[in-house]
Amino acid sequence: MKTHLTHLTRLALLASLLTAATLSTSANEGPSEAKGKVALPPAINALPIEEAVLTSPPHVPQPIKRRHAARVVVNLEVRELVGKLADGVDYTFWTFGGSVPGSFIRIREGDVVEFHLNNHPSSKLPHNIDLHAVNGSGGGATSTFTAPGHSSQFTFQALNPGLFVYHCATAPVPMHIGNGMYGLILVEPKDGLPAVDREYYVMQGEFYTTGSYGEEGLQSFDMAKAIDERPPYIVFNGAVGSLVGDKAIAAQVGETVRIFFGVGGPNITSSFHVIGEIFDRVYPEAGLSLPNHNVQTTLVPSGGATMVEFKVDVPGTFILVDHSLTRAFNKGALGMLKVTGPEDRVIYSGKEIDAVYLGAQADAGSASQKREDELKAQIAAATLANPAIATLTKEMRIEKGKQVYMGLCFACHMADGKGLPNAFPPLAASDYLLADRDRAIRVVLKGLTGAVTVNGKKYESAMPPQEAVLTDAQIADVLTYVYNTWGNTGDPVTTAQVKAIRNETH
Ligand code: HEC
Ligand SMILES: [Cu+2]
Repeated sequence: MKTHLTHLTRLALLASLLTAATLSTSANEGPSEAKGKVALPPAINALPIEEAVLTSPPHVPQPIKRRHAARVVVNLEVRELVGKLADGVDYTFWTFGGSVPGSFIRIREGDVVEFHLNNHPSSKLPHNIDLHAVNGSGGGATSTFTAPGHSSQFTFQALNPGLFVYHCATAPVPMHIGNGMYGLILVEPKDGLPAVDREYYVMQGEFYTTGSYGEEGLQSFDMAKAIDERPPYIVFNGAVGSLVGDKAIAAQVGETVRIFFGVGGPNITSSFHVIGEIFDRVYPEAGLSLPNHNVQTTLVPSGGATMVEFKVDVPGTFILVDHSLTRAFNKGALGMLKVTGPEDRVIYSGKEIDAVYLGAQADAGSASQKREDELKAQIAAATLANPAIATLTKEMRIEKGKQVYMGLCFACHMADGKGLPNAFPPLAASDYLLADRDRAIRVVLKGLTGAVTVNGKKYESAMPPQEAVLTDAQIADVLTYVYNTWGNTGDPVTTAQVKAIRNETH
């Protein structure tokens, strides 16, 4: 025991030196020496003892049925494990209970918790735990600094009901949290929470990998990116896609769903939203006194949590996102709730009708429009006949086309014409574009939906029609630009070609 203490003290010194050297602030408390077991008063000593059931995400332990306090024993094991952060991307996660977020802990207000933090012998580093549910120094961190192959014990009484984040608070703290050391502990109020049909556990956290998003191989923690708060990954439940496809959370039409949602951080807050659902109740900041009703998006701070409850009325796939949306679509903060059951077409009909809409062209039949068209045709004919105007050079057309491109197309196809993986197809060296010029003109005029394969990759999205937005000349110019940029080469597209295809619908 003596040797353990000296070993621990040495590690503690190292830890505080690290803190001082690398962070210059000391948010974490230094570890304290073991004081021996607490002598519990007889009333508490007499309480029934039970071992807490811990679950890994997205699962939650059963609601607590008992209506009296207990002495609850929590055994939480720290493991440092290599796991999958994204397809082809590995990461050495530091975990509470082998998962990110760590095991869900569920206790009741008034419970006296005997907490054991067990650091697996294979760990390389000491760790501790700060539970935001604890009233006491460091939230337990000062009592749980635990070397690899050691176990720490401390006791606390759960005085405040609510949903609380726990996390490692060993220096450098942002690195320990940034490697996945966070989770949730629910302290149920004395009378329990309102009954629901399904409960799920979701936490958001960001990963500061040395490589950029999707860069393959084993990635490590990048302290400079963490300090700048520039995470390549912001994810739910520890990995890109952890709640997608057959790993989606599920419910049936008519059921009520409760999501225990927390943010581990270490830095980034979340604008938590479920696309196509309205939260019937939100417990802001996970305080239980006041549910807000009918909320669309709720803000969850780093190191904070919320509880959202909603009834699912219709079937479908409902997307969980951080509504700071590049995080969802470009960094991983996206999950799915799959709801099955009968449709209710009054609540949500689905697409009812898909009809052609011609916008301004619908007026083409009117007399004044006809007159205008005739005049335009006369001007066009006169322009064509005038060699000075007709020989508007290809370079000028490309330049004019560039203006159109940079004002419109670049938003999706990108300034470099390379598009965006899985979202917008490339125009640079696009086999689809180069194979059929009439078809390309048609795509820009009429738009394009449904599956399309460009350079061997499938896209299934929607390109908005431009016929009401751009003139024939502008479309000719922009396509001339596209056909003569980023390595593409081709003849100019003429206004007459565009006009012919625009008139196809008539
Ligand atoms: C709002 C986003 C968006 C804008 C703006 C947009 N496109 Fe597209 N474009 C798409 C999508 C998405 C597709 C693929 C549609 C599908 O999956 O069916 C596409 C497909 C295409 C294609 C055929 C596929 C290929 O890669 O060759 C061409 C050509 C094209 N767009 C050109 C343009 C031009 C020129 C403009 C500007 C006038 C433009 N797009 C503006 C989203 C957009
Ligand atoms: Cu740690």
